[in-house]
Amino acid sequence: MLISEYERKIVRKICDEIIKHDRFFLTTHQVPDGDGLGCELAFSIVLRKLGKQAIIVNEMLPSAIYSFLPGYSDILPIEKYPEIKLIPDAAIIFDCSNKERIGRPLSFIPESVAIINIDHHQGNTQFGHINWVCENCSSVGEMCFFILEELNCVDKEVAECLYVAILTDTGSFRHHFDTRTIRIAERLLSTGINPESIADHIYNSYPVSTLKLLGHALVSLQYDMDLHIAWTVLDEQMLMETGAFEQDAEIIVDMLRSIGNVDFVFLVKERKNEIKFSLRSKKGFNVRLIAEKFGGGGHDGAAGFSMTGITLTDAIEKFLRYLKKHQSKRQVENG
Ligand SMILES: [Mn+2]
Repeated sequence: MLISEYERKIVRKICDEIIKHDRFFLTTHQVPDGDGLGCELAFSIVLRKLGKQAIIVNEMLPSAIYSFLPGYSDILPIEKYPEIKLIPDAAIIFDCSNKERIGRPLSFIPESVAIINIDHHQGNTQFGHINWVCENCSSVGEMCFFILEELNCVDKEVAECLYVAILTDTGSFRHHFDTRTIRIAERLLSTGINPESIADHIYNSYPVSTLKLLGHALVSLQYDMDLHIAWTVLDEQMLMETGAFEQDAEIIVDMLRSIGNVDFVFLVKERKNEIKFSLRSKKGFNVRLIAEKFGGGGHDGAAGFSMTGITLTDAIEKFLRYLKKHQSKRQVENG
């Protein structure tokens, strides 16, 4: 398997650290996706097999589409965490470019704990005691494969979790992957996991509430021919009416990517006093550069930012004004 000298060393270092500790706290960014969740589950299976304790705590529960994954039911709602008397001696943070992205679980990580930061976002703040940031990697799942392989622990259950991480972060092998990603996927498949059934779970198992929310998103769909963008809006009422979860909005913005002849798509979501923008690029367009202008971040292909103290309509107006003003510059930056 293709692995650089640097990667070999950092993988070894992370494995040594894992062997040293006994009680692990595993977490990812606030709205867990297939990548963060797949890595958490893969590690929790492996750590338990190694006779260690592991606990997964996230700001929000992951979408139910992942409920077929091994260990999913062990994930603790954050409210229950204080009841568990596990004082961790190590924390592994997956897929987070900075500590703040973890949300509330961050407050459960004692100062003295060894933090292992495994991520593939640009601009990672290297907040861990050990940091492995691979911007070119398709997913953190791809990185975790090397660690768990080094520990000799990639069995069928672990492979299923890692495959889901890679599958979802590449949009079913449509973006941000290379030949190494495919080779790892091949290794994972060789354990006997079933890619058809996994795809069915992930892409054909949405709750009715998600599709109802998609209905709202499609009714509100806007398109600007000059700016080459499409966007839609989900307000709090729509989320409440449909009973959909906030996590579902991420699924919907990914679906918007299927619109043709646009540079990027975005979804604007209202949550309490915050207006959140999720951007998805098309044709290699870089949305991270735009998100950063508004204090956000992410990947070149998927990024986000939020605004506070502003109404939903004004926030969109402000963003569109910015896009119009910088349209020619945008074309230059993005080639
Ligand atoms: Mn990721």
